Amino acid sequence: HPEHQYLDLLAQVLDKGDERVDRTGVGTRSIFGAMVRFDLSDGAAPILTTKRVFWKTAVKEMLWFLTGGTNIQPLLRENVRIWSDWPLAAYRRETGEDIGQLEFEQRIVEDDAFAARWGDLGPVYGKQWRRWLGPDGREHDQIAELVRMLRETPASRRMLFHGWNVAEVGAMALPPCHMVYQYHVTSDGKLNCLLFQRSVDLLLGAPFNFVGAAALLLMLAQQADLAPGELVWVGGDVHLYLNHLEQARLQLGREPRPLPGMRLTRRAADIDDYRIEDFEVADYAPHASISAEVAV
Ligand code: DHF
Ligand code: TMP
Repeated sequence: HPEHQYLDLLAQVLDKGDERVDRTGVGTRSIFGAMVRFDLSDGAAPILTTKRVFWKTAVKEMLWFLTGGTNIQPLLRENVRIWSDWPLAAYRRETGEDIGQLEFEQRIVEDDAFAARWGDLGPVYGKQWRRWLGPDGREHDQIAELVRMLRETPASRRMLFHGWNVAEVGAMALPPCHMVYQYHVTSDGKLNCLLFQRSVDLLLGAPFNFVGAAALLLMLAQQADLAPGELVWVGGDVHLYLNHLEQARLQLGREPRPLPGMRLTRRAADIDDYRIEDFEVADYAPHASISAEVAV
């Protein structure tokens, strides 16, 4: 079962990870360098079954990246709350006001001026993917260029997009974790993706990142008239936060179930035309969700 790759990694980090204090102060156990491969060619999706993964949230996040947006307001309007902690921390730090998360999120949703001032994450994923600013002032749409290459030069070894804009990382709420996505087309028309993720919160982040990358692969394949191939995920610093160890042990005690299927229910006109309703997940019967606190 492909999920054992993830569970083995979880066990390895838990048992052999090097323990130290990290940026967040929570502390981690970590290993450096790992690979997980998922074959998507038979319609299977890398949605883990040893805990419930909120796959719609992960797909909505990916669709939000594709809009080129960097403000959490549209995410919150879709009821996606996974990015609220960072703007909230900035708000509390800069105003000294001890506002609750729900109240903060409500203000972002209802007040456009407040959202413009406090809801932006800086030039993160969406900005770099769709509007990377060149030294001549021209913006580069890496996604549109990628779709063009997949269609016109599928044998190219240069089909990738990158989030790590060196000149702008300092202005980001968080520098990109899932950083480089490289694509590869086989002679029989299958689309493979290799995602390099420099930093991996193995319990909370990685399950979302697998789903996002798979959803993007399905969309790109459809746009380029290719069949889904393999998702190759490569992690740099792969870690477990010290307040996630119990959750990891719980998850490791569970037996993986068959992976669900994921497919697009409609042919979209272009890469900007996808909506959450276009994604259908079938036969997802996971173990219970496992709650864990995210380190800010
Ligand atoms: N920081 C850290 N420390 N870990 C992360 O995984 C992370 N991920 C970010 C931003 N910063 C991060 C963006 N992605 C959750 C999942 C992904 C994510 C952020 C948060 C999360 O909390 N997931 C929970 C709740 C899901 C939900 O509310 O829908 C989960 O149980 O999967
Ligand atoms: P860092 O910038 O100090 O590496 O912290 C980022 C943390 O967020 C780290 O624990 C990795 C995690 N993360 C993911 O695992 N996946 C994601 O998609 C994002 C945005 C963050």
